Amino acid sequence: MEYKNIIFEKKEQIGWIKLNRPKKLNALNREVFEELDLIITDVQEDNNIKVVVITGNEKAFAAGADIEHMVNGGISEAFKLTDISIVAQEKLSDLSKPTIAAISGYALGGGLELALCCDFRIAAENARFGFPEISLGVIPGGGGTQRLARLINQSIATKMIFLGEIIDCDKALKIGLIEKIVKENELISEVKKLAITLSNMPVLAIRAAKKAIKNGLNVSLKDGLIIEQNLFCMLFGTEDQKEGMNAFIEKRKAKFLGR
Ligand code: CO8
Repeated sequence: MEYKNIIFEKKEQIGWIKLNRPKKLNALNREVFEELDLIITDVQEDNNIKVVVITGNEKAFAAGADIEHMVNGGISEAFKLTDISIVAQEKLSDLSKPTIAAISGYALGGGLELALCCDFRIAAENARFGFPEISLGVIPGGGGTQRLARLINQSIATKMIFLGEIIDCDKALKIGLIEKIVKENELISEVKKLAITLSNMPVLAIRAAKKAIKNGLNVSLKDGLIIEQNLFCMLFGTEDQKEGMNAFIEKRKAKFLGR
């Protein structure tokens, strides 16, 4: 299927989602989120896709929500935009497969919020991150205040949001916002390496680990431990568990089938 604002390709068990509004630094509007929602639904159901990568172009991952689209809107338009962005981003965040944001250039506002929905953020040396919403008279509205403060130190997140601070990749790495910095021309190949490694992992165990981590963050430690225990024990009903443990005992490499 062809999309207007996104290029979507499936290659070697990886789903590549490339934001494609280059003239506007990939600014995000309702249409982008509607397309993203369709793509993520497709990816979730496609057993041939093991890992998802979201990326932009050299200059921008995405420079935020489309300000032109928002400038004259009222409360009801703001609710419509945030409603669809929340639906698509929650779907991305809950995807049962690993997700990687491959970031070059600007990841600002809604763009950074999108990256925060991924499991990993790998950035090129020219990447810049921030929530400039405060300088527009608003606050992050696509999960930024919630996801950033959960991922990194709360007072650093608060400072970034209060001051609309734009940070470079070294600072982003230092505060734990990204996992790795790579050379600009090596971004896609480095991300592909990680995606291939992830795609060779036992998919059911990956799905269980993701569920345990994500759901566990929203509950008490006690309830989180129960979530983890249930998922751990459920994996003993899979062929992959037998294969993984037998392969260890037989001193050979495991061949996981995702069953
Ligand atoms: N919206 C609309 N157009 C944009 C945006 C944007 N967010 N960012 C850049 N553009 C456009 C510019 O207007 C320009 O268009 P034109 O060529 O027609 O004048 C083109 O992209 C290129 O941009 P610049 O010429 O400004 O490029 P520079 O390299 O000089 O500057 C910057 C790059 C610093 C990134 C600058 O463009 C900028 O500050 N952009 C706005 C960043 C911003 O404020 N982002 C936050 C937006 S608000 C938000 O994200 C709220 C999220 C709410 C949740 C809703 C769901 C996501």
